[in-house]
Amino acid sequence: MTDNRKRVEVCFTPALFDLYKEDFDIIVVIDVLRATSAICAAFDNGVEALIPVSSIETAKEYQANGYLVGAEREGKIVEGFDFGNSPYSYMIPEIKGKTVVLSTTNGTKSINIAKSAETVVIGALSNMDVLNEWLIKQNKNVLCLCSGWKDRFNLEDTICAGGIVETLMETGNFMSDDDSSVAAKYLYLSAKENIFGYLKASAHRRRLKKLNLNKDIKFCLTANTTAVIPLLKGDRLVNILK
Ligand code: 3SL
Repeated sequence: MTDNRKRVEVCFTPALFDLYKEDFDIIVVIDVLRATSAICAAFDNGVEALIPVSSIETAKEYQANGYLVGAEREGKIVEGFDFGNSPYSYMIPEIKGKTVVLSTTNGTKSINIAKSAETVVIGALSNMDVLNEWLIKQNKNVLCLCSGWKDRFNLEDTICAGGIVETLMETGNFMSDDDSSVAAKYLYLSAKENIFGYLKASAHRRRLKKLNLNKDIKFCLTANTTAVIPLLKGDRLVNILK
């Protein structure tokens, strides 16, 4: 009997992406703390489009051409830019209807390396339910690409990826082969009742806490606060639920 189920897998870090990139139709890029949560917040607040760029040099070129540009490195706003990577920077009326440019340490880099895929969408805890619903309807092979931290594994992206694996597999229409997906699913199942508490000792939560970014952490680790699905069209993300 042929198995018609689609695959859903988890790539723990961008450094492992080459091992997966050929096999998937949809890539979900995840950077819970904080890039993809900030991107979801921006679209939830009415941003028209968001251009993710990998380098500060490219971000500067856009700024010189009159764009609003956010740039973050090491968790801090890069000097000279309009804002950084806080979801709250994108909850202001001034950015409604605008095209914004963003460059971050890991998240925008992951979006750009995923570009070879047929479809790239943005995943975060904040848009998890609407995203899962959409992914189930597409019925295609899905890879969750965790942005990690400088090519290293992180817990928050893996937990979010595990939530996607768990929900898609529950439908019976998806399967997974890799232990990374099994591990992500079990991490999600043990964390889901209290993700904020579960991640207390995680490296990036500690890094952001040192920068007094607790409010951001709370927002990013709260599930289903936005109803958006940012999807990459050419060089920019747009919200397909608009
Ligand atoms: O690495 C990234 O893309 C950022 O999300 C990191 S930070 O949360 O802004 O420190």
